[in-house]
Amino acid sequence: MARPSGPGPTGAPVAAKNSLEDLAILGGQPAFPEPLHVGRPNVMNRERLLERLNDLLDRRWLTNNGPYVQELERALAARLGVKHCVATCNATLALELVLRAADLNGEVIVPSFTFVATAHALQWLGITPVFCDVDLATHNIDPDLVEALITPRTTAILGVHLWGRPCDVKALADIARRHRLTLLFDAAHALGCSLSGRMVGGFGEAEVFSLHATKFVNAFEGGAVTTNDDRLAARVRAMRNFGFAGEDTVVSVGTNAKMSEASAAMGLTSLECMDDVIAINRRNYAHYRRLLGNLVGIRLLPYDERERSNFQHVVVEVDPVAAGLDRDTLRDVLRAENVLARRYFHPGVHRMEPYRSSLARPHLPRTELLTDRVLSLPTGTAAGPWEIEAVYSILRVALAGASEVKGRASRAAPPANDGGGSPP
Ligand code: T4K
Repeated sequence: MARPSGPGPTGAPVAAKNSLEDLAILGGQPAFPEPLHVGRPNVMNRERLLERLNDLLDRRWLTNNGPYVQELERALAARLGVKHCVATCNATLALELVLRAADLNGEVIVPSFTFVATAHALQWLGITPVFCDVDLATHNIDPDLVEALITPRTTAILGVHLWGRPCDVKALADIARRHRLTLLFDAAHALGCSLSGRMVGGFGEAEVFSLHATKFVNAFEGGAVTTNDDRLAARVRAMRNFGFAGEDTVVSVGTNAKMSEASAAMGLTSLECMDDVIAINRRNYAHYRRLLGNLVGIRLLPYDERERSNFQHVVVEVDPVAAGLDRDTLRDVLRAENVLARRYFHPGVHRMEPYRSSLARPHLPRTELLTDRVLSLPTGTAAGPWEIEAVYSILRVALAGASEVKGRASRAAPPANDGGGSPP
């Protein structure tokens, strides 16, 4: 019988698993009555948010570089120790703006082990993404492999600080300098993270953050470009607003990538609670680390204790030989329990359209290994010790009975779907 272990943050009962018969995939009751998501938005200070929403309605200033957007930009720039911050409606458009403002074309070197938006931003502008393999330990673009991909058409390197763990900025900056390439970073995951004590935000020519609902600091939808380059900042700022640099002066091509005041109100409120959410993420991460350390074949990705991290991603690698079960079977086991663990970023951008059909298949053995092994587990304010212990108990029981699970799960497996979440 499943042992009831207690209520989670939502107050719903959570049942820990003790034996194979308890597993839902083998006929037991799901551990969670409601889905436990990865990426559940953190909604912290509702009163403050509603106050701000009331203010903006009273003010009747709803968008177009309003006071909350400007306040958010100042707050972010101050936190990150960077000269300029330009808030946008999402990070994908922020990437497109900065690529355009930096006059990039031709080819840009980028990892394939990332969210598809990183490559789509390039492709949308007619720039060819050239996929580079990653370092198996850091999951970030491997600088040792970058130089071999440089051609006369290469104009930039776009690194991604995956899971909030910063790239090897020094090595990439060295390559960029020697080959006169622009260096940019997709820092969608890395708000509040540091490298050698310096906050992510000021590396390369510019960095891009996401404030999407699923990020630990969110603006419903939102993004931000940060840079110390005055000219680049001015260009991004104009391009965000149709190229306007005055009431009726248009200085460049532009788009509409403005952040609304409602989003900025959420962003500011969320940013004020950032340290509290990091503390929760850190506690959850430590709890997972204590428990998962007992499981053979499961490696929890570490964060550098000397640096600042937001701990918003709890990522494990499943070694199918050592664990006795592969990642997809474990994901199916968890899903049957209503734990919606995600296999970010399967199958790798180079194996998605349009890249799969339009590019010669790149040699990315490490990316392909990782996209078969990585699983993201729930954390944030939606998960607490009860939930984490229940998730651990599911994994522990499944791994202990691996051969039994393998045989029976293959007959009962639900269809795979990692294309995006469906609303409740
Ligand atoms: N670069 C990188 C490296 C990125 O990771 C991202 C985005 C970007 C660039 C682009 O940033 P934005 O343009 O989005 O600002 C999610 C997010 O939509 C995406 O922002 C994020 N990365 C990516 C890693 O994850 P999906 O396809 O996983 O979304 P979805 O709808 O499945 O949501 C994830 C989970 O969260 C689900 O289990 C449901 C739950 N959820 C989601 C939303 C939106 C909620 O409980 N409530 C909600 O409101 O992409």
